[in-house]
Amino acid sequence: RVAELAPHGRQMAPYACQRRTPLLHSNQPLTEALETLAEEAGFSGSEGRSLAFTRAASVLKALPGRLGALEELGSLPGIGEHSRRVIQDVLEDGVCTEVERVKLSERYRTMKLFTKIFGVGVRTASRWYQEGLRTLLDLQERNTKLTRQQQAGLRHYGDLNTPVERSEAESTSRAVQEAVKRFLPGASVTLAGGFRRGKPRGHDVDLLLTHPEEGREVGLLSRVVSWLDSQGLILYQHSQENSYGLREGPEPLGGRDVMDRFERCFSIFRLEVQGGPGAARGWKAVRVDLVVAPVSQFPFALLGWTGSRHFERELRRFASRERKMVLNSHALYDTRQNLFLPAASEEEIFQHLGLEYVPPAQRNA
Ligand code: 8DG
Ligand code: MN
Ligand code: MN
Repeated sequence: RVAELAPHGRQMAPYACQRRTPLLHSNQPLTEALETLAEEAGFSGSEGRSLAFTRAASVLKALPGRLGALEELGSLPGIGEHSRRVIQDVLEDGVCTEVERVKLSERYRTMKLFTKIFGVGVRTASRWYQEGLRTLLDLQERNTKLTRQQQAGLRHYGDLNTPVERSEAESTSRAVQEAVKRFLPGASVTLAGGFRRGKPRGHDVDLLLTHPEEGREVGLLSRVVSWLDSQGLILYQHSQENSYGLREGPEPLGGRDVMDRFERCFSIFRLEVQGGPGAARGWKAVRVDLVVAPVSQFPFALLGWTGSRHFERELRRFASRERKMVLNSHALYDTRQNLFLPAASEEEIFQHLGLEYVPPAQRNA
């Protein structure tokens, strides 16, 4: 394959997992426009189109400087006709009419409103929209059937759509750590997700639990959650059992690309706060994902739960297309040699894949 040279004099690798993508970059207005179209395409079920816009945005995030003119795009990978047009509009007029129209459209606005409810995905939101529902009040007044999760999501809508600050993520982590220590000393709690990538705030707190001795982690989560619950720290939770067995062979984990089979708990914590929006009440509702990984799978879980979602998707695509390997949050499987490739660290997983190590702060693809 001919190496494609970006005008900045740097080579831009085609997969996001081959690039370094810092949190802060110089092309915010462009990536925002493209990501709005990606989101809108996702709302209409056009996954392919959505991915194309996401890819284009991701390439711009990895550029070392601000894109000044369309010609500078040169032969950057992954930027299609449509994205090029959007970039041109924003460069020339500061805005792209198509994007502005989307942002104002009733459908986009309603879909955004509904999908921001914890437990509501594109399919549910879309159905509600088709039924003529437009506001959160509509949902209540028309007695829309809601799951227990969605009811909690609606009840805490304001809080859950107020960004979680890093300090709040850290105090959540400490609370979980204390609970963990009561039941299994030596077990560890690791902050993953966006915060591990250096984001100053996020939409939830992703915590990974493990113990250095394989198997000791079994049964830990339910005890921890029960105890936190008894302390009044939990406003909502639903847990799932571990359903992964390595002996079953390499699982493509069909369906949703990021779903895994670890024991986990999707919850809403009641977090004590001093300042910020919840200050008057003294507490704030915060979304917390708790995941338990056996130590042998921990590096894979950590890599999988650190994100970004696009970085993960690209890692898996790279593994399968370029290396004929299956990567998920549990393991890495080499289909040519028919064997699992164990790893004791994220670095080793990158090594197995023949990729240069990308530290978490550079995975903001
Ligand atoms: P944010 O919360 O600050 O908005 O950003 P984030 O931390 O990057 O997003 P996230 O939605 O919390 O997802 C964090 C990572 O967790 C993401 O790379 C995907 C990964 N992940 C899995 N399995 C699952 C799963 O079953 N559900 C969800 N929601 N995320 C999963 O590996
Ligand atoms: Mn997160
Ligand atoms: Mn999460």
